[in-house]
Amino acid sequence: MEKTIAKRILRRFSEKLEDSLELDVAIVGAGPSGLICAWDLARAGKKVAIFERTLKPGGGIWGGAMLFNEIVLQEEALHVLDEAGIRYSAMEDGLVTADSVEVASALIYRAVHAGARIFNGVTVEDVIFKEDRVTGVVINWSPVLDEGLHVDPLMVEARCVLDAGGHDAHLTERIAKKAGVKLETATGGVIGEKPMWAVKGEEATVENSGRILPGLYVSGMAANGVHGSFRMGPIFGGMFLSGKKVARQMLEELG
Ligand code: 48F
Repeated sequence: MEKTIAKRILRRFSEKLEDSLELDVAIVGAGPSGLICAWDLARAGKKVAIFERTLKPGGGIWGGAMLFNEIVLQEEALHVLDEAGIRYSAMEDGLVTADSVEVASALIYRAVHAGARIFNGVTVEDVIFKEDRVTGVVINWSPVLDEGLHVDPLMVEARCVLDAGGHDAHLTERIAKKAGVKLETATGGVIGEKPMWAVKGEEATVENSGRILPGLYVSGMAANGVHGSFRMGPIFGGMFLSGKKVARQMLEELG
């Protein structure tokens, strides 16, 4: 019995990973923008996987604000809550609140159920970069990297890569530095996030979401980090709309 349990897990996981070695879209990070983008792409029939550093897809959703596990959303994003079947409070001053655990679990379920795969405990440590284009991601087990073990990674080819890795836009910064390329930003590099200004931050995250290099897109707080825009704290409508916007753009590119 024990041997059979182990065999079944090994076989099924290997099938999943092997089938994900050539993707339409590889997404770095399972925060709100990455999950919503994955959900839309999978619904459109694209082969998509999210690689999430932690064991816990959902990124910054779970903790609400200062561990008060409610998040705020504005009217423009309510259709996403409705589509996902997430409940929310009555509208007051143009804002609703939703239970962060319900939001995180619903978005994870929707993405996976639509056909996106989430590999948790896996960090994207680099990208494949050929002829001035990002053509995939380089992955390793997060504990291997945390322990500083000298273990070579595996590679996943993808027609598009999305950096949805959150605040510091580390991965995009690393790519620009290592590949010695200019990003499609005002300075040609990662500008770095500004302090809190909720309204401006929310507008900017949608505006900034998009292609930053051939083959590479940014969304969510990574987009604001790359373009040097404000943060917004526990209001999430911008993250939702950012994920939807990059999904639309990638669908156009992928055809
Ligand atoms: O930061 P995060 O939640 O992404 P987001 O879509 O949303 C931001 C909001 O949660 C919040 C906010 C309010 O609107 O400002 O902060 O921008 O989630 C990013 C996820 O990416 C993972 C990280 O563990 C987190 O779950 N991640 C980051 N770098 C990597 C990564 C990497 N190199 N490889 C894999 N996962």
